[in-house]
Amino acid sequence: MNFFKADFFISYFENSYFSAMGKFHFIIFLLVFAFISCEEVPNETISLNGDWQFSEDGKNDWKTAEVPGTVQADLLRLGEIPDPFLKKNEDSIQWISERNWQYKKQFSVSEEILKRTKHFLNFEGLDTYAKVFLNDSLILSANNAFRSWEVDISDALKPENELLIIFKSPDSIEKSEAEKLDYELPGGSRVFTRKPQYQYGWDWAPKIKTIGIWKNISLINYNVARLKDVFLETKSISDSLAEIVAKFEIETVKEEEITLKITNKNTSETFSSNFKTKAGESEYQIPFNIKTPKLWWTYNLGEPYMYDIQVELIHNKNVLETHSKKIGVRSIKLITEKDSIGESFYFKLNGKPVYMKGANYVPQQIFETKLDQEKYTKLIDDAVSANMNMLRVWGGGIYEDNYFYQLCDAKGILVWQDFMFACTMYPGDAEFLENAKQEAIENIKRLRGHPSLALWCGNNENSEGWQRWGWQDGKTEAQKQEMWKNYYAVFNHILPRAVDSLSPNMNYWESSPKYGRGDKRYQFEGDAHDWWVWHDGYPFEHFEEEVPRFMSEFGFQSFPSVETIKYATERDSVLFNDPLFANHQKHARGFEIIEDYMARDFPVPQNDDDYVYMSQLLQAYGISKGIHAQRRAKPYNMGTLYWQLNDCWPAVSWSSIDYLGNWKALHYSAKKAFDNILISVEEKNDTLNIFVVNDSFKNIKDSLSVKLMDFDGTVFFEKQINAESPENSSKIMFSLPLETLQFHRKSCVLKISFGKSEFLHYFVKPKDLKLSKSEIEIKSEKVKDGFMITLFSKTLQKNVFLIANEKGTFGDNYFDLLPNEPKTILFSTESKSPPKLEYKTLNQFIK
Ligand code: BMA
Repeated sequence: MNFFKADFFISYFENSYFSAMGKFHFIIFLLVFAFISCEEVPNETISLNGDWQFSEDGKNDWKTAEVPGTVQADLLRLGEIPDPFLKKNEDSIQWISERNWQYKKQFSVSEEILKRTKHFLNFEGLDTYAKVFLNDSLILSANNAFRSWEVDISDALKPENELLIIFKSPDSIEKSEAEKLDYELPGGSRVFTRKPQYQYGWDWAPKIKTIGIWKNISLINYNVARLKDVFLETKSISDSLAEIVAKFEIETVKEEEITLKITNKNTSETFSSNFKTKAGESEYQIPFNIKTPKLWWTYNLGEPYMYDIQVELIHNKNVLETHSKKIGVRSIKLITEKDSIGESFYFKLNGKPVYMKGANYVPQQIFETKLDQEKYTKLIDDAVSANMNMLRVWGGGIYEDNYFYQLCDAKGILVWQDFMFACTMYPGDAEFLENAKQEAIENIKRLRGHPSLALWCGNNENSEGWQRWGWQDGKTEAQKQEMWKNYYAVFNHILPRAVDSLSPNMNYWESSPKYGRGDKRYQFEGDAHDWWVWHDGYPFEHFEEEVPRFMSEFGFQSFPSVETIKYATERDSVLFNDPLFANHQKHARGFEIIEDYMARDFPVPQNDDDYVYMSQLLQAYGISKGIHAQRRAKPYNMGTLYWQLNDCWPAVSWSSIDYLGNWKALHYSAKKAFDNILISVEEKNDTLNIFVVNDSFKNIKDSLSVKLMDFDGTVFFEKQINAESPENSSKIMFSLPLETLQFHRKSCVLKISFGKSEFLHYFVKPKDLKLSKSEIEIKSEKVKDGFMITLFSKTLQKNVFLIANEKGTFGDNYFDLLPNEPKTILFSTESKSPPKLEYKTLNQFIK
């Protein structure tokens, strides 16, 4: 850094040269000057997000743009297009992605910044085919929304600059790529473009292919050296010591002496080393230890403990860069071992087998940049509240924002991370393969420090599709060979090698599921997707008949909340077969399938609101059946992730939380079914086997009580035993031969309790229950966070759904109310006045 200010130096010299005082001042000046001149300014990164404009390419129709953002979101903000999430508007905005767009921004750079030796433009995400011009010179051609781009502009940066980015519509590029092949790939045009695949339309998502600068842009400036990457890799863990290696990627302009310093803020220890760098990029390591490390656990098994680590890049005693990192000390290992039945599939966290409970996560918003941290936090909190310990980031969406993984780290949720390839075969030309490789390298490096990361999975259902979905039909042998070779190159070479070299302790799994449901091994090896239920129309009982080793997808649709339907249709009530909502069901047979299944197990209401309620009960009923069957089968089965946690727009879908964040009945029932201690029941040959599934690492001794009663509370049978549930197990605690009991299956319930856990078992399908229509007494009492609501009924009330006129959340909902047993739940609300409550129950629909 040059601090020499010539004018000042000369005038000072001239004025003071002849006086003694002047000489003294001059010496002091030289000392200060010498001191200042070896002080270096820290590296500086300047955001270039503000003050952008956009226009359709070729038109000079410039309007303000938000960066990060997309053309679609900007046009919406400016009121130039209707909201595609509402009514049938989706169709009317398709023209946007058929056209080319441009963004521009002028920016000035201060003299101080210009004096730095090195300048880079960093683009965290461009969606997708972009040409970037700085001061009229082409500096970058980008073609992958999942990658970031950095350009050295040290020689091109001026005091006043203009950035121009031209985005080409993916349509024409995809068309010309398709023409290069003498066969068609199954996924259509999307396979050629590295952008979120669900944006081309999915069975729960609209077709909105976004275009724009969807992540930050910044200008990086430095003089001597910069830190390009730090990875804190855990090498070994014992009770007494965790050995960590900090791996640094440093870039220097020329040979330099630099110091790298690590401070463990939890223990106040520091570790530092000096290095002599070469010009350009090089890697350095500093090993350090954490004594008696506190391990990172999923929150259901312990504390997701993390250490705060500060990393500094120092040159001549000047700190050039400081970074705060977190490290969670944990080992995570996927165990796939041949056994007498097939091959296991389970995770060991810190050496212990852990049962995974959770759901599949999809992008929360097609306009990603509209999401704020509050929305991320709420969703991850909702996962935690439902006792989940794993989320699968599904391969047709996006590699999530850093904040998502930070939340999972902090809240103790593991992440199954797919690479972004889904439900098709991809091209395999050299350019595509290189692009996929760079995408993988970058995202592995970005995410490898998160303790929440449990697995990288190559793709979603590509392998199953190839084997089972007719993709090979009509193809020549040579074409088939080429398609499989291209698959193999990505999922068996490029991706596993990238994981192995950059994150050696991380797990890689080629494809989810391992085998499709047409393959008999589906049930015995690897992870499975059970779409016999829903897509193939099998009854929910199928979940009990074929339990796989790890269920990574199974699901059933329901309607979103009435609030969300009204939001999407802009009506003040819900209409049956509403033409304004029909488009929000993206599965071709979706409405039909819901109705078919409903008729099998539930009454089918004729009123619109009631239908919404019943569809949610149906979904909760079916999926809970699956979760119970899978958890009972532990340790044969070691995981259950239902499809899907959330929605990206207002839709009828498989989600348990709708677009506006409302919990569907499934989310409440998943919370119960995912509890660490689960009571579950299996009826076999007229015998009722009562299981306790214990996911904790503690043996639990408690009394198990069983009470058979009718819906008015008359008890027919009662039994209490002392039981012990071994740690991390599923065990039959008690078997009840049903033929020894005199009772009416349609009008009785079995209440089972073990410690604080409780479970209600019914002996017939919901539609066959002999429920009576009676009133529920409801009282509410003001408490700190809202109102305590107490409900009471003399007869059993099935699936009580409380609806409040005030904004707020119920601690429980869609629950059963036992006869003569009051139930109290919290209604959290900011409202001061007691809510007016309405309710629906299944009883109201039983004829
Ligand atoms: C699974 C997913 C998605 C799909 C869902 C419901 O196979 O991987 O592709 O949305 O089924 O059909």
